[in-house]
Amino acid sequence: MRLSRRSLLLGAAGSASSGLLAACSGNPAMQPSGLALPTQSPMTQPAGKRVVERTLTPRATTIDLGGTTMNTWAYGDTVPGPLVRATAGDLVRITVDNQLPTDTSIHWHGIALRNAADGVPGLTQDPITPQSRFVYEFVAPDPGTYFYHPHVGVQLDRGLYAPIVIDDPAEPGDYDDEWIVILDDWIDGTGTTPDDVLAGLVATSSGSAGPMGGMDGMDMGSGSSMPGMDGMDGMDGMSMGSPESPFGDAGDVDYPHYLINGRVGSSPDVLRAKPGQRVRLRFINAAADTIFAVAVGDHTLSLTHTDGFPVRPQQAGAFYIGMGERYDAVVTLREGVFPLIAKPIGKTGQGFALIRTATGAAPTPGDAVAELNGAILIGSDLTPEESARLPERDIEQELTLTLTGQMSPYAWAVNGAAYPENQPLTIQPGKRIQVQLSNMTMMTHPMHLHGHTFALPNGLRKDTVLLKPMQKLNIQFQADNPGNWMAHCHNIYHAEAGMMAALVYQS
Ligand SMILES: [Cu+2]
Repeated sequence: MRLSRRSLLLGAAGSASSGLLAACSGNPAMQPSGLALPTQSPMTQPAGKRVVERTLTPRATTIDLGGTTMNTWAYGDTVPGPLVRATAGDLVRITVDNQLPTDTSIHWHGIALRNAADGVPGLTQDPITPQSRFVYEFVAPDPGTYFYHPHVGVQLDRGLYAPIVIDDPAEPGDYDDEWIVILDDWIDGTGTTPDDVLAGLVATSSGSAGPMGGMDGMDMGSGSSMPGMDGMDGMDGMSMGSPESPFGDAGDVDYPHYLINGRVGSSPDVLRAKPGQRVRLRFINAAADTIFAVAVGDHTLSLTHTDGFPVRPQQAGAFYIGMGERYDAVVTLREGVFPLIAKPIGKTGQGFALIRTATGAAPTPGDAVAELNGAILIGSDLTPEESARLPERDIEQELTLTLTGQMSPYAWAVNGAAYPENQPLTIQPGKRIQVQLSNMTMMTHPMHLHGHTFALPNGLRKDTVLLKPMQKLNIQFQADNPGNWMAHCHNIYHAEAGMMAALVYQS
């Protein structure tokens, strides 16, 4: 099996940054050894279940973000891309028709699907080359709010993301309406591209750097950031790490725009309902580099799920959401027009949408939202519903994922080396696995595990969890989904720079 860093991580179009990273990595051709890609065997329709079929066409296009048009890459003509919706147990069959000028893939983030459909070139499939097609077939076993995006290079930071919702046939549906709320940080087409941003991070930070690949230095919160096109605040570092946030130095890139449902705040998405209605909000953070604090003005949210799995309903005025995380909340709407705010942590600007249940003047993006000045809930403090807990079992295998790295030189790694130079971790099938996540950096990292939903020490089920600077966290999962899986930081720039590791089931 070939696992070249270039084809795996960047594809042909990322030439500028791939050159830099290859130079950084020292041995670009090195690969996890002995891995076989899973067989793409066709699936048959499960008895009594539907087949949900779609064709997705990733391609270069022009998108209107609300009076602001951008050249970008998208699934068709919209950002976010088309909703995929199925019921748990259905067979989902998605044909990807790659009209991009480069390789791509689709990862179905958070879904415990069969390995062959996980969308990671080099681990589960060959990349989908330009002008070619690939068919993903899987059954989604667990209901919930998920999203899909490429697992190639920094393509996630273009317009290539969209929701996938798996419905629960047994759910009572105790609400009147449902809205999907997708958050994003946006820079593509503003005179730069995500590939340029990555190249800039590597180049800028290497100016005062020591030897390449040194992992011993720590970024002591200096937070040198890559300026976007608007609001260039240079490298003063003072724009990072708002003092009240528990997440400290939370991102590397200052974005010119923050989007809710593909719209900028000056021309926001408007979500409409009647006063008194209960609405389920499905929040998805599809940003590449931004943690948000989310609130609805003059409302209290009742958080009901995270990463697809139910929690004991928890009231909150505002909550944090890291890259790759999802939260579902139910809210009973008052009469009026209310702001829905996604405040980027440590950055300037905000995502802004409107909730309208009556005529009248709308709040503007500059208006203060009191909920964001109160306590902001940290998702990992939620309590799982009993039905969502992993059954009690003794730990049978222990692993460690140690995260290292810093801004200067721009280098991020797991277990001492950047992927794919680091050693794949071997999983014993059927065992209860405990992984010690150990963040040895001064930044927050949203750690994501493919193919499984793990349990935090309090039992909360997650597939993406925010690890604060220097935090250690033990997670457990049941090794019940054989294959080759990724564990990685969902800051796409960190992941691309090497903060990923492969978990490989013993065959
Ligand atoms: Cu990270």
